[in-house]
Amino acid sequence: MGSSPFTVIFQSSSSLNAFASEGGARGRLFLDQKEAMTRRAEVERDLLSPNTRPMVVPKKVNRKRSSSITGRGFGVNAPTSGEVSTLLRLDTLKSEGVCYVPNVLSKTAASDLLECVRGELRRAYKAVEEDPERSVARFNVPADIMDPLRGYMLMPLRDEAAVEAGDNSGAMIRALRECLTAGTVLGDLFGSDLCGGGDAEFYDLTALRTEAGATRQPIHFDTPFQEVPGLFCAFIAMEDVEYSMGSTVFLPGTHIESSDRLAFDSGSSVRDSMLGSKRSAHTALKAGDAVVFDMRILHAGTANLLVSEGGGQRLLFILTFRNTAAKEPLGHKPNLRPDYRNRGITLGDMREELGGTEPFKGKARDGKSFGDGL
Ligand SMILES: O=C(O)CCC(=O)C(=O)O
Repeated sequence: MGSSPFTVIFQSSSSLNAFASEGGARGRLFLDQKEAMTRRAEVERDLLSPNTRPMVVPKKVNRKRSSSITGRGFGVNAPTSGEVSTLLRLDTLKSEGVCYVPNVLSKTAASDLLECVRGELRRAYKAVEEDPERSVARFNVPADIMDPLRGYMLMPLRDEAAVEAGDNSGAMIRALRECLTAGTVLGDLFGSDLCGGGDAEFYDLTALRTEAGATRQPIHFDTPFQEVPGLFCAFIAMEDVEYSMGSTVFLPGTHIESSDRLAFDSGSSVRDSMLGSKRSAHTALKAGDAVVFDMRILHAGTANLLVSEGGGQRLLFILTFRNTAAKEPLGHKPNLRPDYRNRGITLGDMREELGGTEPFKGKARDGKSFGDGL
């Protein structure tokens, strides 16, 4: 990533420290909170570490339960291997709350998307450098409390480089086609009954960024427990991600009201004894692989180590869809550019666009242009 005055201001915790001590009250509060969270996260790391393993691709399908998840059996025809794999993944998502899904993007699409995300990041930094007020629309956070080492960049449906070049199938469109079209690995998960089928609502389109030196997060959930799962998210790797660059650690089975989840929610010493004995799995994603999870599950981002220890910029592409059958508060606002939010754009709408020759160039069902979301 090329540096910009914005990255110079925010390039390290110590510069944020200096910024905070120059009178930014919100910045100081942010730092205090961050320090407390890091201390807690380190306690949790030590509790979890004896029982943490790299996440693996699921191997066994419970056919009876899978049929009930998708609302259909295998029918008279033998299932294709693609169908079996989808059922296995749905089964795993339902029982564990998380599933390693390899090859959701081809290697070429993954590396093109990485270049595209880096380009978008440069443009977003420049925009905020010119006008800090733009930070919320670009990064979902005001400039004065932006974490230099960890954050989200909100992405456009058509990347800016492709728009400028008049290219109707730029890197972002190609990636969305590979991820969302019916019959693709990820498309069949988002399009399943578990997530609300074609009516699943477009909810996050973002890139997660951590830099060398980013500390570990405390264990958390993104959406509180409710019977019907409301949000399903895919973290997609655009290059191989070494553990030293950070990973996501998940506590399988904690998306439902299990004894482990109840222990966590009690918030007392019971929580720590649960963490001390709980089996957890951390991601070790290769380029094009994804981890898909029910956002009720307990999880955390692990530390991105110093460069001298193998740390380095980690960028993940993120897609989330909402099952509109979940009616309770989600506690997680859409991680979307402002003008893409609350428009009821569905997976079905996106598939229709992606099946055409000029995706997202025209108007959505609400009569407004898809546009760049800003
Ligand atoms: O860094 C990660 O892998 C996890 C990020 C995360 O869980 C969050 O930002 O809520």
